[in-house]
Amino acid sequence: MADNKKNATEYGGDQIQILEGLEAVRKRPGMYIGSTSSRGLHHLVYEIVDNAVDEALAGYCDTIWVDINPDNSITVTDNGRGIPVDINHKAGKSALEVVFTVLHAGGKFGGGGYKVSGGLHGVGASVVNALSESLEVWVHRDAKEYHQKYSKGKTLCEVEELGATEKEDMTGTKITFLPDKEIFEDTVFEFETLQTRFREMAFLTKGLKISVRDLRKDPVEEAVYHYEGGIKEFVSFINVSKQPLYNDIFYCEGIKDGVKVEIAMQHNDSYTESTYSFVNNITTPEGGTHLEGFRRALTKTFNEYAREFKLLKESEDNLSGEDIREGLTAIISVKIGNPQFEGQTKQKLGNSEARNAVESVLSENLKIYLEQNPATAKVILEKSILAQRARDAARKARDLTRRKSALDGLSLPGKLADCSDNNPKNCEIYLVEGDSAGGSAKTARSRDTQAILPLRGKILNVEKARLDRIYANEEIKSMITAFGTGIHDDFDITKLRYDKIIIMTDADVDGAHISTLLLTFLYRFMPELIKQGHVYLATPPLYKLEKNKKIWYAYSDDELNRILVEVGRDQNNKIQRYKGLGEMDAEQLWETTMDPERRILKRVVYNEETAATIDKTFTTLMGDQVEPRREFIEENAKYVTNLDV
Ligand code: 28F
Repeated sequence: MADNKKNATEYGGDQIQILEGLEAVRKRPGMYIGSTSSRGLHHLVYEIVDNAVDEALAGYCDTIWVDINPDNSITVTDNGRGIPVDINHKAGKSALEVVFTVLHAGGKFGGGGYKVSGGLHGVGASVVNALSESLEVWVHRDAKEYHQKYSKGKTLCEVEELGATEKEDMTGTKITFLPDKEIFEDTVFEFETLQTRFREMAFLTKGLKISVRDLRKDPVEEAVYHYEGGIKEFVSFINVSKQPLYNDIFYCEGIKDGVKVEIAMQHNDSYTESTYSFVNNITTPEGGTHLEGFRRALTKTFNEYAREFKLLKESEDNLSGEDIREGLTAIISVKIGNPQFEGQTKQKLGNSEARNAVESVLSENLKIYLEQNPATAKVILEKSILAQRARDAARKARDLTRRKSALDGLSLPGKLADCSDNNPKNCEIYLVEGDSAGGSAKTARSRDTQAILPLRGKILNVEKARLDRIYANEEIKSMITAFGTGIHDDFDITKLRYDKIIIMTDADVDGAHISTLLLTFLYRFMPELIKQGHVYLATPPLYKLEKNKKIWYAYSDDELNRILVEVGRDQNNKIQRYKGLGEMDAEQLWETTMDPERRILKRVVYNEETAATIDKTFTTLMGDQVEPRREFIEENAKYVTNLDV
């Protein structure tokens, strides 16, 4: 309060309100940036970069530089017009200062207004300022350089003129900020998180160049993203390890009722759909009206074409949307002035004009495209017709199993060793590779809360099989019945029989591959289990070290070395390298991998903000190409966070 008063006497009455505005941000940061976790921390960078992207969308900037500095501060630079520095008469101070010290109406997370390209330029800068220990801005404009510095949202100096720019026509904005350690739980930026986000930004804004550097590293790490093809290149990036069904990537764009629409898509020979929708460059994991418009146009246009060119007989049913979208990778990007978000997490677009705009832009362009590319239309429709037949077969098989289980009561798989506790909250299920390890696990387990499901041999790769084959697969059927949730449209998380689903495989490359196959199944068929944090990886030890009748277990090479330093590298040290779970007896398995008091579990995390990139990662590691897969297995740990240690 004392600080507020001082400023108030210096700058007049208006300032009090301004300071209160930014105080509100510091009091409830979550309202403005979602959270104060690592995710919220990274949002600070997105807010600043968004303003530079707005300047690019307005047509004045073509390059943005983002640096993580050695002290973990961030510098963002653009070559736009530079934020205006002239006096804003209403506020009685420079426009630049207003941008950084006045809280603009509403925020992404606070409801109310929303950032709009070309409209509310600069929204978010004051929020970042309020949550930064220090923030400095340099503006190049009218052949001069200007500067101002702030701390926790308060000005430390007036806007000052530093002199002439090197070149007369040099313009742009540069911001350096250091997040406030009093606000954020963690103030270390992750280079990979920023790379993923800005790669996506570059895909969504064709022609824009974004350079990201990590200056903490020696040598400095740098990535430059620049896609003249925009979302068309996004589709080919996601499809990189898939086999496309036809060569070109469909693309169309248009503006209707003030909604700017862009769509890119291509089918591949897989059976999974990868459609990602965005509103004003922000992902909409729950879809909404734009996605509805997309689906309507796709279903209608393909069915009309199939009828007109007699690819569907009169006696045959229309193709369903799902059939047409089998193996489809698509990006839908809309820009809209006043987006309305609905649903529990406010991530679902509600504007009805977006439905109409996407539907009409896509229908018009797709109809023409199909007429001009009959060979492509034919392969897509042939695949859709096969999908329709497989779906019919799968439905029949499912109805049969449903009726059966209704008769049998709930028939759990025979090889499941279930636990006795009836409260799912206390229960966990281990998915164990192989019968022998399954046997040890059954002996080792705590019978009241731990269930064991041994899985035999290679797990089916669900990316490479149609629904009928997937539903016929024994291992998959037993997982579905054991979990109790059902699948697809029938999925109901409240029926989940275990709080933790724990994948336990050998600590070698084959084990990693089996984990990945299981994760792919869960990711494609029961993503809610991952999203809600129910899926874990067990961590068996890599080494056992014996000395003087004492035993140590090491879970990594580093840990083994640490233990060796501690106990001394003597001749009589006995080091055993575990190659598989089968080499441990039941007691060892319990001590090292299953005892809740001692084990290491890694929780599998799902980041909705980067879902499209994760999708590509999954396909890469399930694909036939060996190199990308090896890379994943080595980087596996990045998709996982430690939970119980
Ligand atoms: C490093 C992050 O924030 N870039 C920005 C501009 C340009 C204008 C602007 C921004 C005008 C009065 C609000 C310039 N010339 N990069 C950035 N570049 N904001 S933020 O205007 C802000 C409004 O108050 C700009 C003419 N019009 C707009």
